[in-house]
Amino acid sequence: MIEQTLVLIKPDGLKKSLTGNILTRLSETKLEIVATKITRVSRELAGEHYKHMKDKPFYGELIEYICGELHQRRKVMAMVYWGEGAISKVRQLAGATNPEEADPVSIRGAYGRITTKGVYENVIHTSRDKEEAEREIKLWFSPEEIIVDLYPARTVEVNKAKKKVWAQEHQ
Ligand code: IDP
Ligand code: MG
Repeated sequence: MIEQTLVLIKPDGLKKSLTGNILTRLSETKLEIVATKITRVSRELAGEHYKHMKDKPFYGELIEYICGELHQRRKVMAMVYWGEGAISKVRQLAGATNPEEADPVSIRGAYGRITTKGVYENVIHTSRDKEEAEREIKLWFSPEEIIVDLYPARTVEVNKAKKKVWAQEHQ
């Protein structure tokens, strides 16, 4: 089945300069990247992304982690991978949530760690299933940022919206 999945390179992955390694590993899947950006993670976005984790004892640290507060890297790299069996292919390469239990040759097994505070710093996020993928892709990306039509979208007229443009046009 052709599907799409959200991948985040978390702040520890960026701080450890793992972007290239992770993209190379993910390219083994032959999936297509249909959206990508480096983005700041507000507390609001983090809370929405991890809303199913609210009751966990490590929730506070998890939010600090994804916001980049533990790594002085206040950003993540967000991507949408698209193609046959995308969700399970990417999850397989990512490995188990707990980096100590993850297959040592998986991304999390190779590069993840557990902090002394007990947070699983596991380098990447990947959607678990179709429903989670849809929720997360719609949370992290707008339709215009994705080069294929993944979900129905509508065009709205926005009046008096402000947007930044280059102060001088390119020559
Ligand atoms: P997933 O990232 O493999 O989908 P989730 O259960 O959705 O795993 O958890 C989200 C994130 O919360 C994990 O990637 C990891 O960083 C952190 N986490 C999950 N379970 C634990 C735990 O038991 N201890 C510490 N951190 C955890
Ligand atoms: Mg999850």
